[in-house]
Amino acid sequence: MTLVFQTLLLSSGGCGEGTTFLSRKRCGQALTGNNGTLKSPNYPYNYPNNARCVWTITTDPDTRVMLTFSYFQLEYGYDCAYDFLVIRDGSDPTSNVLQRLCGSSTPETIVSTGNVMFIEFQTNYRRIYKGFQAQWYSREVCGSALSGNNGTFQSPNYPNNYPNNVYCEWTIRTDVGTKVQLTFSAFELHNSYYCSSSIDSVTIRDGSNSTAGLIGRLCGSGYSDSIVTSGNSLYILFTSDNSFSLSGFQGQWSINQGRKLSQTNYKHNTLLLEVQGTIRNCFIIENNYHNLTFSFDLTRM
Ligand SMILES: [Ca+2]
Repeated sequence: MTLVFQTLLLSSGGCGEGTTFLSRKRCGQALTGNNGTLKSPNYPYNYPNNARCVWTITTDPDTRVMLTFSYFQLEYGYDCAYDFLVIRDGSDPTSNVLQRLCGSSTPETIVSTGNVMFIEFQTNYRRIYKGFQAQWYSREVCGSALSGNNGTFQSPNYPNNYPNNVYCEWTIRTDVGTKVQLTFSAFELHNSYYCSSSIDSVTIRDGSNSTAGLIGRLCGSGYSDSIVTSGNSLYILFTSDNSFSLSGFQGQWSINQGRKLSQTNYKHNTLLLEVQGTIRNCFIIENNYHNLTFSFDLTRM
């Protein structure tokens, strides 16, 4: 008799006499479209031992896949070595890992850089939990990289209503040693009690990309206070969900002039300030072997 396993674990390295096999429960599927739901096997009941599920999500070209968890509880292990969920940025098991997840804290929303996401759920031989439930969405890409002394950016279609299902990223970069100041001249998004990046919201980060420190996440309307970065870059993300839109926003950015220190301020490790004042904060912008570049917050005299 010949036994054929679709997926299996070998108890030892070989395949000779005396090798024992463990069949794995197969699950998962190839998903396409604009949105859907992913669940661990048996959810909301406990997942089985020795499971391996693989999903691929493919959305339209020029979109990204966004994955948001509504429930998450797996066995916890160091390096997620026991039961785990791996999210990859592409179509196969060798694509870059976006997240490797286990334990019981609900993950942040995960977004691919392209239109395909590869998801693998694997469990070991003992300890089972309820698993996970997640929603996935297609998000249209928009936004741009901005640099210079000042400028504006706005939600798509502004001042008309923004489209549903967008994912717009702007990065703003000014000269080294300066800061970016941002003010919204208009701000009108669908309000929500939970202001998250899976609904209509603007996320602002203190740096050049999506992993930089969070300054704030805005939903609803009426933001007029200026935001000033600690360095010379600012990251803004605007997302909209699949229902209800308003006029959106217009942002104005500029160099924060009062706090600029130019290269001519440096002389043999002595700082000669163009403006006189009291130092409130000090940030190290660059730390090379020969040069240390600082940025100061000044209260002008
Ligand atoms: Ca387990």
